[in-house]
Amino acid sequence: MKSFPSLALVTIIGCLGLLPFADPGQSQEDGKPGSHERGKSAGKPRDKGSGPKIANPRISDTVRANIYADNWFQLYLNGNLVAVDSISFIPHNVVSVDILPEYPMSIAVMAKDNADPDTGLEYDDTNLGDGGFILKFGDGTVTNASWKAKSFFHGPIGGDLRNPKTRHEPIPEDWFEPDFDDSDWADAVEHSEQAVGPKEPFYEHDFAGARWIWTDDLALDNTVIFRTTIASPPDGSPIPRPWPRGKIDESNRADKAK
Ligand SMILES: [Ca+2]
Ligand SMILES: [Ca+2]
Repeated sequence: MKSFPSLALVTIIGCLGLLPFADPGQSQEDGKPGSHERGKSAGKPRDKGSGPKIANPRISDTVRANIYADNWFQLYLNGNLVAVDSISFIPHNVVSVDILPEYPMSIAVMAKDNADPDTGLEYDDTNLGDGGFILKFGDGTVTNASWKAKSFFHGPIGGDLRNPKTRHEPIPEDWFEPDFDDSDWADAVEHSEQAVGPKEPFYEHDFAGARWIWTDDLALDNTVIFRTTIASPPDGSPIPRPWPRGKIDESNRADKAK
């Protein structure tokens, strides 16, 4: 057999530890040093500065956020944009993302029913659509009537489909900031699941304990902003340590906008 000498040579070299086996210092998942080794000289030495050692959050420190809007939303936490509905209109969908909560946690949501700006109607001005919003975080945060709600786009006024008129109010540029003054806003109004009529994805995610909210008018209020502040984890979990968060992009902050 011609192959025997080659096989024997490989076996001998392997026994001598000369073959390039994987570095045992690397994790099995991605070949990168384990997170406990970050900052140490795993692999090639690299000068990363001599700053103080800080604890970093892990994925286990995040909670899941499930959000459903009829028809669209954007969500800010403590003034930072963290989620935008990926589908403007239909099909209705659940946005499910991991968030790193910090408390007090300011939550600001802009939700929009699909409605033509001039008529308040949808489907080429043939139909009067209705809205609805629901949210649940893994820390126990849920939507309910304790949230504030204000409509900025109403119509068709009086539900008049033959001669539809609308009413718009300018949206404050700092509506998502934690210190925005919503003290004169009305409380959100809870609506029944039957009234909102959520589609299938809603039932495939955890919204237990959360309530559907909007203003008092599901049909005619088309752009609604919701706000609340969560002082501590509603499920009783301890307040997490202040994790380093960094600053990726502040262009979405009203005070930084040009
Ligand atoms: Ca509507
Ligand atoms: Ca709708």
